[in-house]
Amino acid sequence: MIDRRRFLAITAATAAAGGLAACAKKNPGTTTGSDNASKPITLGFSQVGSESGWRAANTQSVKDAAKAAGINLKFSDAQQKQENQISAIRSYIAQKVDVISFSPVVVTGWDTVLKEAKAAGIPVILTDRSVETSDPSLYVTLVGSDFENEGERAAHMLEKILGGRKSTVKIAQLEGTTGAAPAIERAKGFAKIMQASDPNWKIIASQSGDFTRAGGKQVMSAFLQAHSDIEVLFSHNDDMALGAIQAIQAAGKTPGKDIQIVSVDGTHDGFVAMTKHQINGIVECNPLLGPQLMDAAKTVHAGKGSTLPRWIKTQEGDFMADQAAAALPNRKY
Ligand code: GZL
Repeated sequence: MIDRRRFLAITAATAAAGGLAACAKKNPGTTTGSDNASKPITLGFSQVGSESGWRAANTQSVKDAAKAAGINLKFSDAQQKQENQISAIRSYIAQKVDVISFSPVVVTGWDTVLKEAKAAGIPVILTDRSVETSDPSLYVTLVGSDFENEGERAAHMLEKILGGRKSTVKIAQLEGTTGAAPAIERAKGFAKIMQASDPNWKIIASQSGDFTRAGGKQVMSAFLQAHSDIEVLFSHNDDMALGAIQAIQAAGKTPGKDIQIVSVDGTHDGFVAMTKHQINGIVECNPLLGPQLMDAAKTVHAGKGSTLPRWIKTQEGDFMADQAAAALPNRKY
């Protein structure tokens, strides 16, 4: 993560860039902040895909919030392919949308297209996942979760589930999409706590299941064929955990008992699995980012992007299996 000195430098650069962007919006031929308020905003949004229950909830939140906000939404599904997202962003630039937003499928490879958006005077808001860039002015803000913190919370949740056990614990890890911010950072956060506090934990298998149920089932099956001694599964999302449950059962083992499972997201089906004690605990990752995105889009469109924080973090909790039944009726996704 960015240290404080670097963060302050970025913030200053962003504020200056935001000011420039605001000035650019006032150049002749473009509408000023006050004019912007008079017509509906057109927001071009590129979604990662439809790979998981989390993504479906996130998509619905964006669409519902745009409708509620009176924002004209242009939406595209990239089917988890970066080239499709880049094409969609270029299409939004050509259509001269007012604001562009997207959830980057992976962290790298965005500078070129984001520079094209900047040159076109179209501000960009990231949602859900972050990007690596050498130029902080290429996007105004990120609306999303702290994935490294989610990984740390998952490790602390496992400590609670294991109850201070000091003998060796053999762990399998189902990683998210290779190169995606949640995969990189959840693994980092989990490893940080493990290395600091849990020397008896050993990750004996770790591989990407691409955030899908099919991927989770396929990779967990391979893990089980190679390792008869897996005791814990840390899955970077519920969909892979649900696929892994099928593989564990097919191997004649009991999920949640023979292999204890900690997951991330908190989808409906993940909670149902917890009521069956097939998943022992879930670290919530809130997909309902739509309202915050629309508020940010309105602020940016009004030329006030420099007033936004660099990262608009979402609020989320942690749930153990014995809490799932009571919580399920109130879940919003
Ligand atoms: C996290 C999001 C991840 C979810 C997965 O914010 O990017 O992508 O954890 C989803 O379920 O596929």
